[in-house]
Amino acid sequence: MTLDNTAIQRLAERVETAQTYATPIRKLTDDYPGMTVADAYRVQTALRRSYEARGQRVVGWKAGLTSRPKMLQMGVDKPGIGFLTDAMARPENSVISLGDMIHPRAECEIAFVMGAELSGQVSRDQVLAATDYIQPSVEIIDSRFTGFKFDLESVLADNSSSARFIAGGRPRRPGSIDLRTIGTVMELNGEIVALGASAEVLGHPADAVAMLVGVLHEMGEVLPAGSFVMSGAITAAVPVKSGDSLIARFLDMGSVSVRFG
Ligand code: 0L1
Repeated sequence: MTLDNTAIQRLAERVETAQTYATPIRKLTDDYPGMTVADAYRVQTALRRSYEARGQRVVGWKAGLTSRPKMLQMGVDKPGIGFLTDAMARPENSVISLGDMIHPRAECEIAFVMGAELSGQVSRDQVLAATDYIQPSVEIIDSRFTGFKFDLESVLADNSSSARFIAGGRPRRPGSIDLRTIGTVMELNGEIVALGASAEVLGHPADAVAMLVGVLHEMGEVLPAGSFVMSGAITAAVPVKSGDSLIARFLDMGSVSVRFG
């Protein structure tokens, strides 16, 4: 850690303003070149506390940067994580306003709804045993950095680009489906724009959840029972704009539909 508490607070305010008013900012390391990953998570925690102080409720977490190419590109060996609040949740089949986002992009993901708390270093089997059900979901990410130019520290401080999330389709018990081979197809305005299989997520999405619990542990946090966890993108992140209509289809798990306004 290199930054003092005043700098952490200042950076959290900078990120919160960018998120709230959809005003792009320069990457944080331009002004704080010595910033570390630990500092970035301190900024993220300060951001979370500020949203909580404003009445938002943390309902879960997301794993990001979970595909091998993205990890290589960012030089990481574990996912970046971000928190999810009730204010980011949107219902299936709703119209999601993009006016308050900068570079919105959609990703197909498997969400885990936890039946029991997890903490510390956990295995894939422990994640599956603690999972109540899994569910198709779409994440809308939004980087707040000008020209989409960022580095790892800046992205983590920006809550791993969390913006909105939508759950839908047919929930399944984790033991009832092979979590590595769930094929997904994303259609935008009737055209297939992205596809993939769930093994894109670190080989098995439950491994991403296990790693997320490990990162939470390093932050002194646990994953509470009842948490909604987005395990990472199966497909590429596809830019969306006002007027678009998106359907994310998941093999044997139904689909999630949203429109953008
Ligand atoms: O969900 C994620 O993979 C996090 C992405 C962070 C970088 C981006 O905004 O593309």
